[in-house]
Amino acid sequence: MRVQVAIIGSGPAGLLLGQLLYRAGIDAVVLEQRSQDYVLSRIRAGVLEQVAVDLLDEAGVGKRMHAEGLVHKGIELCFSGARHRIDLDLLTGGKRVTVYGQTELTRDLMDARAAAGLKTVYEASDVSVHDFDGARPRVRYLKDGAAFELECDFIAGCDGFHGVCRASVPPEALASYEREYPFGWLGVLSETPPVSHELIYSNHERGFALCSMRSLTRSRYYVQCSLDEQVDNWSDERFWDELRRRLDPQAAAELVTGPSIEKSIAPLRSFVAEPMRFGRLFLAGDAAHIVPPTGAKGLNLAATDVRTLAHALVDFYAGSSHGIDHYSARCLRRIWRAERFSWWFTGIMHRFPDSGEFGRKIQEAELDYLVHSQAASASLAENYVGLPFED
Ligand code: RFL
Ligand code: PHB
Repeated sequence: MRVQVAIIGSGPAGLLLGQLLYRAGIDAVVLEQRSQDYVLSRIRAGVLEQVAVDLLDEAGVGKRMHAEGLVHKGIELCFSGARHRIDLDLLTGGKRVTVYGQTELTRDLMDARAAAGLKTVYEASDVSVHDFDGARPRVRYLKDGAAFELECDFIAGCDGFHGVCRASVPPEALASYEREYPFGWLGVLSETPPVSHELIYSNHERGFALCSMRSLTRSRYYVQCSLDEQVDNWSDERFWDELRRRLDPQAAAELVTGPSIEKSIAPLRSFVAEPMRFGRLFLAGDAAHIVPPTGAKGLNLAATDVRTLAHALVDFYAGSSHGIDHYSARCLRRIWRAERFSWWFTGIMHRFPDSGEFGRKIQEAELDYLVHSQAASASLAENYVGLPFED
């Protein structure tokens, strides 16, 4: 079979790219190693920057997000037992973020793909990518025990951090930069009203905590935990007790608890692979970079990568290779800024086992400065809502 673009991975990056290409008249097939239900069961991101919201509109899938998403004009930082509001709207001249779950966004993209009759192969195993250094790349895979081959013009590696695409690039052609953090996040989803109408990021001596949400009746909470922690050791009661202890007295008193719907642990990592293009193979989203979730940037970066890639491919089919030639450099500039922000925000909000008393005092001073200086608050706000997109 022949197709213009073979997309590996049906996460937000792959599905959004497929939708943008479809609207531009470019045909693409999506190959996904997991089942559709499995992809939809992964609970991940929750915060969309305006640039991601605009992109979903451009892709024609924004209707439910606008109806059900929650527009937030601020976030709260909690430390030393008190909460401080960062007015995103005021500090950025009217910019906001939209709280809308990655699961919902993925479902909207899957529905749009199905409605347009576009091909997605779920449970494709042994996916392998070939000849992307030449003009005729190929992708091989197995489905229900039968072998298939796709011939294509381009391969889009949207297959996440553990995918096959980045791993297929000769190691000498790739530079990677990485930082692992000495803790993870234990997350709980529950059918309970959020403790506050805005997100609360809390730095507490017992560790970081985050109060987020998916809707007015569904909450998402996280607590910093050690890397060797096991989910099974965390009963719902233990989780709620720990979360309560890391919040200010008012939030602790108002927290509504209930049975968890999902509970999982994610390690925190910063990672960038450069470049993001090898001949006719392009990496996008988590396949090329990872940020710790503190800054809520992962999904947003995946969205801006595929925006750049979709526009570059449209330009290519219109006769210009300028976009594909500059894809990597364009993306990496935005990525490194988001890496910096996510690393910095992680650093000031978490407890590090080896920072010592001096480190702790510096962290306190930084948080104090952050919420009392207009310049420092504005810097946090402009990064949180997303830096302007430069084409
Ligand atoms: P994904 O979502 O990992 O999708 C990759 C897909 O590729 C498939 N795949 C393969 N398919 C075929 N063959 C192979 N060999 C394959 N190998 C893998 C996988 O099954 C999968 O379906 O990557 P993508 O599309 O780049 O999207 C990235 C985002 O998912 C990720 O950046 C965010 O979830 C990160 N993130 C957050 N981002 C935000 O912007 N805002 C947030 O609030 C936010 N919160 C979070 C997060 C990530 C978290 N975790 C669990 C890491 C909170 C958490 C806890
Ligand atoms: C989430 O709702 O899952 C979420 C929100 C903000 C973050 C990270 C995760 O910074």
